[in-house]
Amino acid sequence: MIRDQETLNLLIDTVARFVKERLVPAEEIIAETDEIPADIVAEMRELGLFGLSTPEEYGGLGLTMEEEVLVAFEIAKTSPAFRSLIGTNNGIGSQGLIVDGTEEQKQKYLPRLASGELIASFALTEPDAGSDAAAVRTTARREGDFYVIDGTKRFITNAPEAGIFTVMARTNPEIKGAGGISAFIVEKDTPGLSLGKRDKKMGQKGAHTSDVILENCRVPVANLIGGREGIGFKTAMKVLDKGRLHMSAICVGASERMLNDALNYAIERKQFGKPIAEFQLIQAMLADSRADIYAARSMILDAARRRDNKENVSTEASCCKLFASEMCGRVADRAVQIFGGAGYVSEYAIERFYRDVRLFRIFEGTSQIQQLVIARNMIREAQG
Ligand code: COS
Repeated sequence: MIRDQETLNLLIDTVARFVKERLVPAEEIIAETDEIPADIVAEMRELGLFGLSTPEEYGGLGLTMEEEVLVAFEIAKTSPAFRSLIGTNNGIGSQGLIVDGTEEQKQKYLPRLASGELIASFALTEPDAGSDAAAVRTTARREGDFYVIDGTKRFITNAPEAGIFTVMARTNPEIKGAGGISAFIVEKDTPGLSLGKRDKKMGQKGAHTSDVILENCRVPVANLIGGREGIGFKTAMKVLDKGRLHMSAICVGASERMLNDALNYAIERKQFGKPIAEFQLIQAMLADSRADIYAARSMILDAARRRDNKENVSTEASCCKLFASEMCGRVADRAVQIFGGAGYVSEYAIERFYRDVRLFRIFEGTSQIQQLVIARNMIREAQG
C-alpha cells in the first residue's frame, strides 16, 4: 500500500544515494574494525532509518510493509551490518511492543527507538531453544510488583548496543509449550542482566551478537508486554511474520548488489580474447540470477501488499523467507564463480558477501523451519 508515491520515491532515492556515497565506501573499514563509525550511525539517525516502520504517532516514518520492503531493497545493497543496526528497531526488537504492547509501553519506548536513541534487541533464542522456540527455559516468577527473570538467551543481535530487550520467558512452568510464555521489556541497566562475550562469526562484521544472561533480574510488572501472561509466544510469532518479510527484502537487495558486481566484472574481465560476459556459460549464470531475483522481488511485494491489506501472511512470509534466502545463496555462489579465483580473495567485496549472506538461510527461522510452517499451514487449511 503506497500512500504517497512522490514522497516514497524521494525517500528511496535518498536511501539509495546514502548507500552508494556513504555506506559502500565504508564497507572495508567495517570489515576490518568490526565497528560502524559513529558519524555514519549519526547520519542513519538523521535520515530516520531507525524508525522506518514505527507508527508516525510515536515519531517514526510509519511505512507500510510494501513501502518498507522497497526501502529495504536499497539498504541491503551494502554490508548487512548497516541493516542489522537499524533492523532490530524497525523489526524484531520493537515489533512486540507495536503489535501487542499497551499504550503506556508504546509511549515509553517507541519514540526513543524511532529516533535511534535507544536500540532494541529480540531475545527469544536460548542454548536449548532455537528452531523449537516454544521450548524456552528462561523463567519469569511473579513477586509482588516484579517478575524475577532467570535464564540465558543466545546469539542476540545488537545485544552489545541494546538499551532494551524483548525477552520471552516462561511465566507458567505448568504449561510446557507456547502457552506458558510471556514477553517482557527488560532494560539494559536492570540489575541481574549481563552480556556474554561478543560471538566470533563467519561474516557480518560490524553486526554484533552475544549471550544475554538474566540472573535474578527483577523487572517491573508494568513491563509485561500487553499486560497479559501467556501471549508471549504468539507475540514472537507475529513479530517473526513481519521480520521474515523484511529479511526476504534484504536478501533481494544483497543479491542485486552481488549480481551487479559480477556483471561488471564479467564485462571487464577478458579471457580467450574477449570479455567473459560474452560466453554463454557465464550468461547462463547471470540470467538465472536475474530471474531468481525478479521472482523473489515479485513475491515479496505481493506478500507485503497482502499484509498491508490485513491478511494473515504467515504462509507467504515463510514462502518469501525460504525462497529469497535460498536464492540469495545461489546468487552468491554464482557470483563467486563468475569472479573465479578473484572471487575467493578478499580484494573484491564478493568474498565478504558470500560469507555475510550465509546467515540469511539460518536466522529468523531456518529454511527448514519455513518449510515446516508452510506445510503445516497447508495441511491445517486443507483440513478446515
Ligand atoms: N501468528 C500468530 N500466532 C501464531 C503464529 C503466527 N504466525 N504461529 C503460531 N501461532 C500460535 C499458534 O496458533 C498456537 O496458538 P494456539 O495454542 O492458541 O493454537 C501457538 O502460537 C503455538 O503454535 P505452534 O503449536 O505452531 O507452535 P510449535 O511449538 O509447534 O512451533 C514453530 C512453531 C516451529 C513454527 C516455531 O517454534 C518457530 O517459528 N520456530 C523458529 C523460531 C525462529 O524463527 N527462531 C529464530 C530466532 S529469532 S531471530
